[in-house]
Amino acid sequence: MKLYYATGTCSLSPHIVALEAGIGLQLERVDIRTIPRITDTGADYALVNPNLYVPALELDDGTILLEGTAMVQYLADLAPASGLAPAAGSMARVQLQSWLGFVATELHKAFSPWLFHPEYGLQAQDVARSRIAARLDYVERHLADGRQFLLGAQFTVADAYLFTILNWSDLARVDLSAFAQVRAFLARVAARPAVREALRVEASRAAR
Ligand SMILES: N[C@@H](CCC(=O)N[C@@H](CS)C(=O)NCC(=O)O)C(=O)O
Repeated sequence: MKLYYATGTCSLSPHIVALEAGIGLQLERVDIRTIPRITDTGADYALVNPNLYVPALELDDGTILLEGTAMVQYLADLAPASGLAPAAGSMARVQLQSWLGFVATELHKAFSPWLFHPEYGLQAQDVARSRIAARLDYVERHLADGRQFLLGAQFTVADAYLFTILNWSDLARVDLSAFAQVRAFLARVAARPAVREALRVEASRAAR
């Protein structure tokens, strides 16, 4: 299986999940700063994902799987004993999908593009930051019952995705000082061996 990724972007989420699940991945980096988008092997990424964004997961039979939220569930289901996703069909799985949808639409797409494309202007960035703060307040209150992770005591793919997006906070100048639970969550997830390994691998490949 091959993950097309770009360092430090949302493709970190499936990268973490694969490591947590013990699934070996081949990694192929995509330069998302240029058009056409060329991968490290010189391939035209438009042939993999016509939408041009990462991540994309290429299965061993050549199937291309797009959209991070689907991809992480696919990976988790390959390793059910990992507990990364509750069983399909259960209410807990629906709760997981609810969180994945929340992170994707309420957080990920509030950070990106607004906070990473200065051409949108300061006013758009202010609106995005205030929207993110409101959503973080919701996460903060959810975590305030002492739970370790979004679904409770068990780390799931939704936590990998939430961590990936919130890890952009410093870069995007999103102030987390009012969100103690969120900051503790970030530190907890950052300390996981699979998360450290995913970050280390992406940083070392970026330096090449
Ligand atoms: N809906 C996609 C969005 C992925 C996405 O936003 N990827 C960003 C990096 S975090 C990207 O590749 N941006 C470059 C572009 O859109 O051209 C998903 O959730 O998988």
